[in-house]
Amino acid sequence: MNLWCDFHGPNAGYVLELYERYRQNPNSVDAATRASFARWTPAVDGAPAVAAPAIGKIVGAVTLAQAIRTYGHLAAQLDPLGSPPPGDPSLEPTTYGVTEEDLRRLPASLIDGPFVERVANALEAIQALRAIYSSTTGYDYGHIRVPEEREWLRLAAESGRFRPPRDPINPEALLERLTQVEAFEHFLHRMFPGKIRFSLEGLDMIVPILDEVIGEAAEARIHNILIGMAHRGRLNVLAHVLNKPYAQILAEFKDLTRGRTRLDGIDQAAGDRLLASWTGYVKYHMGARRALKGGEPLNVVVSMPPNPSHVESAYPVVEGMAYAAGTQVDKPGPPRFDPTVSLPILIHGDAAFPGQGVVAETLNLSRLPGYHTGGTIHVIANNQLGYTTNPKDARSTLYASDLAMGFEIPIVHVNADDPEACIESARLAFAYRTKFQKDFLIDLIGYRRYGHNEGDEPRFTQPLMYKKIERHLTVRELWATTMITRGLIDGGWPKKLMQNRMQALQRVLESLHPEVDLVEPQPKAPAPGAARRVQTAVPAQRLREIHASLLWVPEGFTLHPKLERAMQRRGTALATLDEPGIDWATAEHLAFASILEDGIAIRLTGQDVERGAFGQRHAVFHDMKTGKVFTPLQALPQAKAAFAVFNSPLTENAAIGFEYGCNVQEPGRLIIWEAQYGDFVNGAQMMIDEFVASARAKWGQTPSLVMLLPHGYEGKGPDHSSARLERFLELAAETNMRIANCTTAAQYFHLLRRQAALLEADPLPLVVLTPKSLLRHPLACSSLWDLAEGRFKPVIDDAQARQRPEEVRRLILCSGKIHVDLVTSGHRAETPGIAITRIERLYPFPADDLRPVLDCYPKLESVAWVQEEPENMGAWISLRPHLGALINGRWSLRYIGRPPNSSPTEGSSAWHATNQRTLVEHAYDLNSAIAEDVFISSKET
Ligand SMILES: Cc1ncc(C[n+]2csc(CCOP(=O)(O)OP(=O)(O)O)c2C)c(N)n1
Repeated sequence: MNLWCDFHGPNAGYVLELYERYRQNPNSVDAATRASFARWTPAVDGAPAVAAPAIGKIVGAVTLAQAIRTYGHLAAQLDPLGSPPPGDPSLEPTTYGVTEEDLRRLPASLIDGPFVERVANALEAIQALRAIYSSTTGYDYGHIRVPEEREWLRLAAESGRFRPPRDPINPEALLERLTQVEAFEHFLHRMFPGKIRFSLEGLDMIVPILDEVIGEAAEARIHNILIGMAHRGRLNVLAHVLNKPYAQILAEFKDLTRGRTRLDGIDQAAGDRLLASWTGYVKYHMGARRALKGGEPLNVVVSMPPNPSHVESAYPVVEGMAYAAGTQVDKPGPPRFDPTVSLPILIHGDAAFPGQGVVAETLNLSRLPGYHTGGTIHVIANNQLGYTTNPKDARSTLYASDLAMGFEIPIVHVNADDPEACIESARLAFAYRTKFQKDFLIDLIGYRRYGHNEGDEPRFTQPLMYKKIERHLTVRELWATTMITRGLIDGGWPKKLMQNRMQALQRVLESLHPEVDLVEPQPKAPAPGAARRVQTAVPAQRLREIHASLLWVPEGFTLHPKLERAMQRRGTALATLDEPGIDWATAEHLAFASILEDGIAIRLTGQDVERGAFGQRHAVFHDMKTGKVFTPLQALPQAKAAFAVFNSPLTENAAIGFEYGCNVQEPGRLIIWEAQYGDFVNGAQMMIDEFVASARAKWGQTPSLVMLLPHGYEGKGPDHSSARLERFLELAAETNMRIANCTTAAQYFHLLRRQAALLEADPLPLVVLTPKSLLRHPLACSSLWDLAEGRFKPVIDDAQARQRPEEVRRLILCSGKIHVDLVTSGHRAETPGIAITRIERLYPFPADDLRPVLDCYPKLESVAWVQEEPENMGAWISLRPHLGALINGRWSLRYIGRPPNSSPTEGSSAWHATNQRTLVEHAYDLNSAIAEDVFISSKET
């Protein structure tokens, strides 16, 4: 029989093409195909050289094996509740015209793999592959584009090197652990019925998975393990992984704080400011920290930072913490990152992972130079529900984890009822992370024993699922049964263990001492008077020396001609003491350099910050001939600490979260994030609300992140104009941040230095509205004297008006760029009755600095607040009560500005110019019969 007839058409073409590839480079085909071709010679002139059906079957067998390796997870039993896997035709031999009999006749070596020696033929090899790839684990790594990594993952899966029996586990210890986990939930359920705890049950294996990863990490001498986790199972992980005492958790459940005043329990020395602002937080989002101490010099800290309810929002924060923990900045130059120092572990929800954009933003950070943490281990706590929502309504992908594929993160889907498979996934994750320093994802598929929270009835929405769950044995019970079947324990032991744990918890509950057991975070108190005492001036000589260093470029470095000229101009900026030649960017460089000289490291990130969105900064030079880069602040001979500058990816949310994390992890470093335009910060409102503004009150954290937000009305339209100052002012309370809108380079210089000097003594986030066109405006420039002798002034009075105070009838108060519009107006010289005072720090409101200004004009008749933002935006609404209190009825208080509007400003630059002009005219019009609260209305112009 001519067997060639079985091997024709596209198959024949495919095999011959494959063979040709093999001939040219044997390594270009997979190992199994290589083995087959080594024994085969193709037909010459169409005559078959070997028995042709064998080739057809060979191709079928090899393709089937390949399909199982790639798509075997589609046939894996991943759902503990038993729903059938989707399957895939590519996993069926019939798809390739191959029968079991055919496979039995083919050699096992055709399939290749570490198991081949143990099997007799290709059929057994395929069965072995199915047992690996379509078991209770689904290895999903076909999307990895680095061949070496793919091969490593294949060998790891197929060799079973992370699984018992090759890598044994301690079954008794596992049973005890699962008993602890389950007993904790049972006990809370029984003692505090209906109280929210976000039970872990159904995903109990998270704790042993974390044990495994943390154990491996400790052995690998990783010092900092940071766990990011939302609500699900958090209490259980806090109790068992972070060792938060049961007594403390139970005290929180008993709500023993009830009846206490807000001020109780906080050390009086913490200062009135903190006493008043402390609000605390719900127990299932609080953080914890645990130091593991072994016999050896094992110095491992496991921490779980607090987490707001906004699922996934803490994850860039955790990444930032891990990055900062692994970064050394004590030497000048760029920071040095060591990927073996810290390990972030993120536990996601299955609805949240594909649903929340911050996840994609965070994953995108994972391999970028300024953000790479050496690899994160992700676990999706996949209970197949999001609150009441089924997966089909929650995501457009098959798996909850599919988003990770785009970032080439290997994925293992694993059935949460198979403890050995779960432990293997943890070991594999850690080993991959160690080898390649990249992220790994475990999609832990389980179920949720109760409703979203314990007061919720899940049968309203998932009646059939919960019928199954009611009857479903817990993983502890399943594991106990396995152990009994394996003859490892006797039948009564699991129950005994459970009783012991429940009794132990009961004893803790009965002996609670609320005053001792209830521990709340202690916000760090500011050093009294530190902010007032801080010195920010830098002697002129020192400034000239660092300026000279900043102008240096390496021998042979070719600057862009325009930059060459700019550098020459910059070179003369400090020539005289009192000429205002220092522009914004020069002042910033001088501030940075002097801070580095003081030994404080700086990290500056944001979109395009290296050059600066307005071409003003040029922190990094590019050689015109070689493309090489040079960062003057990293080559500064005076520096005593590292300078980092990174263009961020196009994100605000994850980017700010990450910087916040760096900041709270290493509070001694000056961490600065810059928005491209100030309004883009609204993409990170969650980070501002939940972390920057309120973390101190909720969690006792003391952030000092700096945010630079370009702001100013320059005819660019509704976007690109406003940094939404009003939102920051609305969030400002109890001295939780500093908000400045400064108008000169020197003010900015002192502000930055002040922030650096207060990092330890009085840390607060700093929001700076920064200029755009004023970056180079002569009125925004400062002199060397201003930097060498001055300090940051919260209020700048009108120097001209101060010379003739008795002439002043109206005091204009304003902030930011509108000041320049006002003082450069032709009306300025004609209207001596008007003084114009700048409020440079909007929060904390500088009442003590403004009071003397108000008092110094004896003939004052009115005070006007002038702003370019609409009335419902900008500073007016927040400042009005403060101004009213200061004025105390002595004069009228007027608002001059745009009327309330839903959009920040006009869309046309001509329209903007008209309104801006009219606004200035109104401000100078002393005689107009302007009633209280007269607006400049776009309709009027
Ligand atoms: C940003 C955000 N939106 C909405 C919610 C309200 N919410 C809390 S948990 C939850 C479902 C989360 O589902 P999943 O991610 O699967 O986690 P699970 O609770 O099932 O463990 C929702 C919608 C929230 N906490 N955060």
